[in-house]
Amino acid sequence: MDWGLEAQDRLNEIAGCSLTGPGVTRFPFTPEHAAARKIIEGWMTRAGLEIRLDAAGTLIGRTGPADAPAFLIGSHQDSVRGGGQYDGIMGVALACLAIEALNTRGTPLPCAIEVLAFADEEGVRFPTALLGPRALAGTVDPEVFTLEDRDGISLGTALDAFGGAQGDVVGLARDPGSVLGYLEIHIEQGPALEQADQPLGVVTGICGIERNAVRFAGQTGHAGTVPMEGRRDALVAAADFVTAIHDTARNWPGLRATIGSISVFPDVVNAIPSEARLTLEIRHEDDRRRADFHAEAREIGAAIAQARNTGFGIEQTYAQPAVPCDPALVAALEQAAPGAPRLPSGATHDASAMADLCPVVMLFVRCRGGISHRPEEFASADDMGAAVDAAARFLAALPNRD
Ligand code: HGY
Ligand code: MN
Ligand code: MN
Repeated sequence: MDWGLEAQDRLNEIAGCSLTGPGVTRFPFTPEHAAARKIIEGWMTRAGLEIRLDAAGTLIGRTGPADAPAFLIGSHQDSVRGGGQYDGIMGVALACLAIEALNTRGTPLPCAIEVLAFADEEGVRFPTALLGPRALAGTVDPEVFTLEDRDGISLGTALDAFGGAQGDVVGLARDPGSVLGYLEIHIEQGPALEQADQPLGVVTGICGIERNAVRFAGQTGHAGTVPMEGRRDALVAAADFVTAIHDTARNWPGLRATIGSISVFPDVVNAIPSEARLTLEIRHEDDRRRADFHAEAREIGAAIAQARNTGFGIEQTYAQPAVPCDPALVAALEQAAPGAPRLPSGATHDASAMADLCPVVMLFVRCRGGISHRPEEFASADDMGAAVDAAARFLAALPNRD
């Protein structure tokens, strides 16, 4: 079996579980997610796994003794809007193929293994993320179930309708003694491996991230009769903020600041905007620098609000600290992927939250042009085949836990 070509076929098929439009759009607890679940169940069945859906909507495939400590491997099934067909779901596919490859070769697994297909890593549909891994780590804030999507549907309602159970999520927390570690296979989403001409990379650490809701409040009025002088235009203030944040962040080494979405009220052609709401995402591998930039952004916003005579507010809605990967797992993965360089992750992952439960490590797969969160996202069959072989070697070499 060419595991890389099989991976490509499987990812081409599951990419169809998407809203119409460019690329892949598959949000958690939607019909697209339900369709993808059926396909993933097929992958898990072919890997000989016992399948169940947990209360947080994570699809779990397990092999090995029922109550033995398990090594976990997986990633997320969801995508951004108009995203690629590899981010997240490739890690689920390659995990199943690695176990299938070991079964085919008659190589015994040294311990119980669970493949995890997490429902919501991107945090695009609801203003929160990582529900699945946080549930296993026991770090879910029950408040998140009241958060709503653009249609006013709450996370809890959507989860329950999908087959999860919001009331049981807090009880999913695993005993750390029952988990041996976590491996996530993921496209790099950056150019380092392509520039190094390497198919695989071993991740040493994952950057920290926070997301903020920012609001400017001014005064609406008739676009034709209110003089320009003295307007309290919320969108003009927001525009100043967007430019100021971008230009300031460029001078902060290693920092990424992104204003990814903006909405305006009353949002009509002939009225002055009275309100502008924006998202501000900040990332850095050092959490203290990220906090410093948050404080700087707050000062920038307050100064603009004063100059534009508007109100200003910034509220952190999500944060995930930077996490180091486990040195022993890093060394074991390097053994399984000879020659693979070490590198940090500027993207965040399910592993960021799993690190609160157990030692974690990630295997990066080269992606063309470092492109991700776009329809052009691509990983080659050869590179995915190399990842399946490396993951199989890594799992087979785990300490024996009979
Ligand atoms: O945004 C990220 O870093 C990840 O792809 N969710
Ligand atoms: Mn991802
Ligand atoms: Mn992503």
